[in-house]
Amino acid sequence: MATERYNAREAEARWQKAWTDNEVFKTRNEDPRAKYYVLEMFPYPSGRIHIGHVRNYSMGDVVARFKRAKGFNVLHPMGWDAFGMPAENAAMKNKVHPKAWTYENIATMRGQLQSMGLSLDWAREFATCDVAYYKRQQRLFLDFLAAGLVDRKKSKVNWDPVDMTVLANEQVIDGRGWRSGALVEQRELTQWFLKITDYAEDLLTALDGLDKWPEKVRLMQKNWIGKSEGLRVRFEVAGNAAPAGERSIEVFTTRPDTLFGMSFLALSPDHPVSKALAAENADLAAFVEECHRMGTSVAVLETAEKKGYDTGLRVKHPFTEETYPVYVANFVLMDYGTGAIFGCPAHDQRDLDFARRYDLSVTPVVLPDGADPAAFTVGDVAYTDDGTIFNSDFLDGRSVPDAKQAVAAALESRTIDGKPVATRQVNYRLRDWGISRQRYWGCPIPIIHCDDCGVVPVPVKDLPVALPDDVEFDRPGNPLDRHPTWRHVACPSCGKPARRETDTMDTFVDSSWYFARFTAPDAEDPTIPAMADAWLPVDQYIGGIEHAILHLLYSRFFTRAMKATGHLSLDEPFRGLFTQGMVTHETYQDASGAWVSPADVKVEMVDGIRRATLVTTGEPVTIGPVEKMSKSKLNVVDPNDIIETYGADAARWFVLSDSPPERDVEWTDAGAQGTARFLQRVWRLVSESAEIVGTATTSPDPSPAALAIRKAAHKALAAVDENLEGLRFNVALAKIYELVNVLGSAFANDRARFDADASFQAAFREGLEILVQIVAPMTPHLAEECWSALGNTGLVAMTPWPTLEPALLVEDEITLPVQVNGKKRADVTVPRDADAASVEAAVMQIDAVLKALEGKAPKKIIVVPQRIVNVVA
Ligand code: ANZ
Ligand code: ZN
Repeated sequence: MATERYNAREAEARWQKAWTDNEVFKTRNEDPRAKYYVLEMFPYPSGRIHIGHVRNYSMGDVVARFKRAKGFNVLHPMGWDAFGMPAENAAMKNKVHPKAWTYENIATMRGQLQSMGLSLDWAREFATCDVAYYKRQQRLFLDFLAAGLVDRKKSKVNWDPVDMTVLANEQVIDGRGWRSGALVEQRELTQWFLKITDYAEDLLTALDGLDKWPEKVRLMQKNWIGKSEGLRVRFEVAGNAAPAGERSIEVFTTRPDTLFGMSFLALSPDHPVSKALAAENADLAAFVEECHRMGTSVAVLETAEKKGYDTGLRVKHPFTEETYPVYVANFVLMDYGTGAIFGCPAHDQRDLDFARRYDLSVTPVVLPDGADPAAFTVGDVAYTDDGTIFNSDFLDGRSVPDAKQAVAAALESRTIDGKPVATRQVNYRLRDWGISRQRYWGCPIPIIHCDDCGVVPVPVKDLPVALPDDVEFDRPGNPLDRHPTWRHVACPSCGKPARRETDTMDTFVDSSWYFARFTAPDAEDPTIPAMADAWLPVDQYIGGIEHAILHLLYSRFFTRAMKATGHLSLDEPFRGLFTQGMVTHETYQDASGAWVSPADVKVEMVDGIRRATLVTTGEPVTIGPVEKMSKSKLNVVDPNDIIETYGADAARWFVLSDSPPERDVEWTDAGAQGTARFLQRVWRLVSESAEIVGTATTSPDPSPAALAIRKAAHKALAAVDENLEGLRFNVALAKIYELVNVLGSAFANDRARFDADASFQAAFREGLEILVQIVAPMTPHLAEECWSALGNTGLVAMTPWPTLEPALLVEDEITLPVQVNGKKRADVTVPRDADAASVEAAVMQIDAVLKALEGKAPKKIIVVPQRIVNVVA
């Protein structure tokens, strides 16, 4: 019987409609079954989905469909992270309104996601630029403000003079704006901050409980929070040269054990003492200015050349009374510790670079184990490892931790001018989160500035503060600032004319609580707390490793802040986290070195070598390395083209196959074709055998051949179950290939059995149904087509996962090694429950054993049940 080819395009649209018509993926809050919330990081509506989205959303969808089949009430929503710069850039470039641009992109991308057959509850969809969403975000801001979780303070910011906006430190790359490439300037602005540092310790310790997160991500967060336990040490200024009456300068150190290795003290250019000195010293003022131009990001400071200015001040060592020079140095940050350090060049690389440049002493005080104290010196590389303290008076011979304690203890009780010389201090690298952005396309900060009343929050009843639509993008900068009317408003408190805050929120705010909004997307308040508590935490969150730090940390903070303000009552938003690898592709370049898109390249085998040419002209093309798909190298494939050519199921299957999901997967046309062929094979197998197997149901007394089929099917079922549970999609797929091979060859070679053996027919039908159900999470459309070919009326998408019969997993034969006089000669395969006599009989049939016995009869045969057989001659 000939069946027609499976027509993916036609079938996929048909089944998508069937799912929608039956509201299969609509999540009902009142459903009594256990909940499962699976979420993929929502996309930025840039215009079109890319293959990374396909991989990300395929993984999430497999989990969602699998868990649904396993009987969970699944929440699997989708939305849009829709505010941000690209919309404004498009507005400036193409004269299209950011709103129009964004919503058009959303419409296109929604269509693309729908064509992938994702099992999403579209009824919960929203975009963060919807007024309905950001109105609630403004409400959260006001609640956080009332709860003391918001701060307004002056701070130095990285200012991009081309984009005319503040940049986060991570957005400054080599001193330049990440988008504009302009040299970043330092400016002091009054900014709004969310007090994430209030939670630094909690955010750190709670990482231990996130045992379903990749270790790598937990470590990155830990380093980002950067807790260090150290000591503040006060140095007395020698003589009376201090500028504004200070008699002492306090430093922060994590290595008080190295105090005897000190050779200088360094101040941040923004330290009050530096400023006071610079006010009277033009050279120093010029140096401070130079430091400002360089930027404050940690990355810049770590790579820049270490430079300093000798202030002429000197400080006294707390133990030796020796004095050391005080520098202003470019590598000391004002907003960390006390903005001042003591330098110990032998044991800190920055200090060493600095000391070599300014010819300062380098005295080692930590001796590596086994080194000779008389001979140990430090060259160009600081010694930062462990050892024993030496050259350090009363600390000599102590371990590093001991010496730290001893210094703290010795200095803690001393004072200079009534101030303690040493104070133990825990420090965090984590800074408060500056959320002010001087941009239009973001959530307005709901604040009004009044000359009389100062900063006045917008009353909740006046929310939302909606963005005006009539804005111009003919000049850089924030259009809200120059809008003729929007910013003018009556003060809510005194009624006098006042001005709106024109800064909008960092878009990371938008993505810090969307997962909570999905639990009640139409609620008047930001959440319905009972609903948020019922659905959260997200059981499985899936996204890119690039969000390992900021997005996840901000979301963890936001959840705590929302708890503090009564919007939900948990701390951690994401129970399980999975970070997927990227999709890569070969790169191609033409003779001139220009990048060429894979769509324009023909690759063939010529004399066993892969050769590439331009489709249009036949000119040769160089095949380059496999790299992450990127627009700059043109090595991208458009998901639309893939879905048109091979179907959504093939695309979904391909991105999950071959590579472990946390690793990169290489997209190749050959691979995609192979996948499409495999799916056709599944279709042929099911559709051709469907008629023969009829509606046979499992028989109580299967023949050996039938039992073999049943075993293969249940083995695959168990393996797919276990591997989908563990997100090892590629392994699950491999198990499915195996089952298809078993069924395929039985169908091809055992035709006769179908008529002769009713139990075989039944087992085969069972095998087909199991196959269809276990491919369904990956290739849901094909599965529906097969399901219906098998004569089922319902949808696979609504069918419970097959029930495993564990008895079928038990192997009933066992293979034992056979030794003759202690030397292994053979293996013997016997029924698992065989008695010693039958094992002995089987062993004595084996040629290799008989040969080893050289015709003699064995003295004894020892059978160790389930383990080994020993033949003694
Ligand atoms: C003396 C010393 C000796 C240090 C030594 C290190 C090694 P973490 O662990 O990251 O907290 N430091 C302190 N405040 C600083 C600032 N505002 N800007 C730049 N550097 C600063 O780092 C703490 C160490 O970083 C401190 O310990 C201090 O240098 C430096 F062998 O003090 B240390
Ligand atoms: Zn007022």
